[in-house]
Amino acid sequence: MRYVTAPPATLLAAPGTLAVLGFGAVTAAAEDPRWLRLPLMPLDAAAIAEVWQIDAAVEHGRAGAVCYAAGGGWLFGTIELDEAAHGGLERATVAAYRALAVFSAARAECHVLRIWNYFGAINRGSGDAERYRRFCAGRALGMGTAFADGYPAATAIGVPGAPDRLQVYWLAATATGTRVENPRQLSAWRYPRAYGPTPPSFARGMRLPGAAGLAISGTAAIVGHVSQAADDLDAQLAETFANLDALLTAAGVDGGFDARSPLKIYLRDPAQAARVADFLAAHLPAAVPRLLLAGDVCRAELAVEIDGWRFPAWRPVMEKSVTGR
Ligand code: 3EB
Repeated sequence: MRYVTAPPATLLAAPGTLAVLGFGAVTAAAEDPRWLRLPLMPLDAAAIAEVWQIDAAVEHGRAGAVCYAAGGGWLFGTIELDEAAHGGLERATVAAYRALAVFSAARAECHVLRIWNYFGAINRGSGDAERYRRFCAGRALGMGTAFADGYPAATAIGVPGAPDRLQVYWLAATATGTRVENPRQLSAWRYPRAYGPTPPSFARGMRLPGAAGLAISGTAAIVGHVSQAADDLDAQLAETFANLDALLTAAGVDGGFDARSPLKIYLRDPAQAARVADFLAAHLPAAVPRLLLAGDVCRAELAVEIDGWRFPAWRPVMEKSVTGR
């Protein structure tokens, strides 16, 4: 997984390309199921692409609402649903997660490891009517029993503009991952009732099969279940990095962040981008790939959230799954 400025068409034509995500003013031939444009604006570049590549041949296609690409034991999937056409965000979320679960159950890559969720106006509505809470309710209903063994790692972020569609994309594999929780944070699915009727269905992190790396869920300035430093961006960043460090330790990863740990930083107020960039420059090695995006955190009092990866030094090769007889 890399952040690159190459044109999506070039990336899609390269061998082993599983997915290309476009941020900002990036365009591509819209017909390729491996291509997904996200309405998240980069704050330190005009346009950037994120490319996922594997050491294997890639097949891709569509199955109902699901677009997918698969190879070498890995699968990239996407679902984009129009909110209005599904009777609102909550119902669109139910439909998206049902489709994800049905699709995944029928694939060899049936282990959904890591999910991203993007939709507009995430904090609109008060109390239990808040759109993030409705999303959480729809996600839990749509998941059904598909994640009874444990939730995937995840991110849920609000995108700018009027709400119109829900975008969900994910990484799945033929082999199971290992969930990681954060000792500084209450597991999200155990959040108390005060945060909504349906606690969020995600794990703090997921160690990929084949020791291929650690997927880091969206991480913010939450300690236990309580948001920290509501009016202090630097303090929120410091708590967020304390949480990230604790997660790496819990996952058994040492060495911290480096060139193999690309991060995304979602910032509510684009006017604070320079301050965040300064903080990151002071707290991260220069080699750490970072993408600063305008995005809304699911708790209105939080200004910033970070997710990402920690990959190993070597190129992981998934064990071949045994197929046929
Ligand atoms: C939190 O820790 C911050 O609902 O999928 C982070 C990662 C957050 C994932 C989700 C929400 C989600 O509760 C918010």
